[in-house]
Amino acid sequence: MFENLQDKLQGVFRRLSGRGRLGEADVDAALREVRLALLEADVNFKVVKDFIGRVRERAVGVEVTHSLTPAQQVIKIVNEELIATLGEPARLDLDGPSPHVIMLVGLQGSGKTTAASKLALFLRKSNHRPLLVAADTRRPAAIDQLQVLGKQIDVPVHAEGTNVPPPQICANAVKLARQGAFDVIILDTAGRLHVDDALMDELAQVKAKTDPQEVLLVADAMTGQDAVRVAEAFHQRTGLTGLILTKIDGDARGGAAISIRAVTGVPIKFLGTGEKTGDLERFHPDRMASRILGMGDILTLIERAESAVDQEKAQRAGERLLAGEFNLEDFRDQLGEVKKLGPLSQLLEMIPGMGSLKQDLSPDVTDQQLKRIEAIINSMTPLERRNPKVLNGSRKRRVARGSGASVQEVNQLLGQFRQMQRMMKQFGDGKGRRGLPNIFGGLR
Ligand SMILES: Nc1nc2c(ncn2[C@@H]2O[C@H](COP(=O)(O)OP(=O)(O)OP(=O)(O)O)[C@@H](O)[C@H]2O)c(=O)[nH]1
Ligand SMILES: [Mg+2]
Repeated sequence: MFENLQDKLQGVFRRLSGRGRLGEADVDAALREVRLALLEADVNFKVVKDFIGRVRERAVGVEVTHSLTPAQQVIKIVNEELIATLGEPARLDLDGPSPHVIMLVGLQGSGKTTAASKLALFLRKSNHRPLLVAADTRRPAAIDQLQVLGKQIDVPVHAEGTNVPPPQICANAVKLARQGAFDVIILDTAGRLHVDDALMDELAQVKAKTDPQEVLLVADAMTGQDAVRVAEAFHQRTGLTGLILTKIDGDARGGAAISIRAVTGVPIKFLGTGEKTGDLERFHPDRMASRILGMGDILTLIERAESAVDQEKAQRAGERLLAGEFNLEDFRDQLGEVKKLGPLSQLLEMIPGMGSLKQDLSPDVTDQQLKRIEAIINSMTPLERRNPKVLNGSRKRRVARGSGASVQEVNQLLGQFRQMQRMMKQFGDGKGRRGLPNIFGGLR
C-alpha cells in the first residue's frame, strides 16, 4: 500500500546518508522530498504542512549526538513524528456492563459488512459472544450477505427483513442480547454513495436507540483525499470513536491512514488486509510508520548504534589512526565495538540495499573470522600489540599456539594490518580523508 512513499523516502535518505553534517539547506532539501512523497501518497496538504513543520523544527539545529550521523537523526525524527501523527495504538473499548454495542458506519462498498464479520470472528476468538445485526434494509442482498458470513464464522445474525426501520431492528437486537447470551452486538448499517442527510438521520436514530460504546467508521484505504471529507462528515453526525481502514492489501496510496487520523483525531483501531473473515489486524502506529518509511529495520539499527557504540573511544582511535599511531590494540577495540552491534549478517540485513550483499558474503564465515582475529590479537603481549614489528618467528609461533591459529594466519593478519596502516597514513596526509568516517562510525 505504501510502496510509492516508501521508494521516495528511501531515495531521499540514500542521498542523505552519503553526507557528513546537515545544515539548514540540507534539511530543507530532504524535507522537500518528504513533502512531495507525502502529497503524492495523497496525504492531505494541511496534514503534510503541519508534519513538515514539526520535523523541520526538530531537525534544524539539532544537536548532533555522538552516535548518529545527521542523516540518521533526520530519519529518526521523521519516524517519530510519523508515529505521533498516526496516533496511539488503540484498543476496542469493551469496558463496563455488557451488552456492548459496536456500530459500523461508512460509504457504500467501503467494507462494512465484511468488517462486521471480521470483528465478530475476532471477538468470538477472544471468548466473547457476539451477535451480528442486519441493519442495512436498503439492499435485500445485504441481509443474505451477512447471514452467509455469519454462518461461515459460526456467529448468529439478527435480521427482521427489509420492512422494519433499522433503528427499530437494532433496538430489538439489544433487547435480545439482554435476554440471550450475547455480550457484544455488531450493527451492520447501510452505506451510501455519498454522505447524505437521510443516511445521517437514520444513523443518528440508530445511535440514539442503542447507545453504542463504539461507533467505527469503515473507510476504504483506496479513497485517498476523499476519505478525509467523508470521515469529517460522519464524525460530526455520529461521533466516531474509531476507524477501521480496509483494503490496505490493495495498491492504495496510503494517504488516508495519515490524513483521517490527523484531521479527525479519531484513532485507527483495525486494518482490513483482505477479503476473508480472518483478514483483520490491530493497528500499530510504529509498524505503519516504518512501513511508510520503508527503512527496513534501519531504525532498529539506529537504536542499537545509539546504545552500543562507545563513540568517544572510536573518536580517539580515529585520531590515533590519522596520526599513524594506530596499533593492534586499537584494532581489537574497534572489532569489539562492531561486534556489539550484533552479528554482521544481521547488520547487513538491516541496511536497505545491503540485504543482497549478504548472499555473496557468507555471514557465518565473516563472524568467525572476526573472532579469529580477536583471538590472535589477544594472544599477543601488550608490547607486541603496540609494536607488531617485534613479532619474530618464535613470538609468532607462540601467538599461533595460544590462539589455535596457524603461523600463516598470524602472518596474514599482520600483513593486512600493515596494509591498513599504510592506507591510513595516506588518509592522515590529507589524501582521501573523507572516506574515513564510514570506517569508524562517523569521525568528525
Ligand atoms: N481486498 C480487500 N477487499 C475487501 C476488504 N474489505 C472488504 N473488501 C471487499 O470489498 C467489497 C465490499 O465489501 P462490503 O463488506 O460488502 O462493503 P459494505 O460497506 O458492506 O458495502 P455496502 O453494504 O454496499 O455499503 C467486497 O467485495 C469485499 O470482499 C479488504 O480489507 N481487502
Ligand atoms: Mg454492507
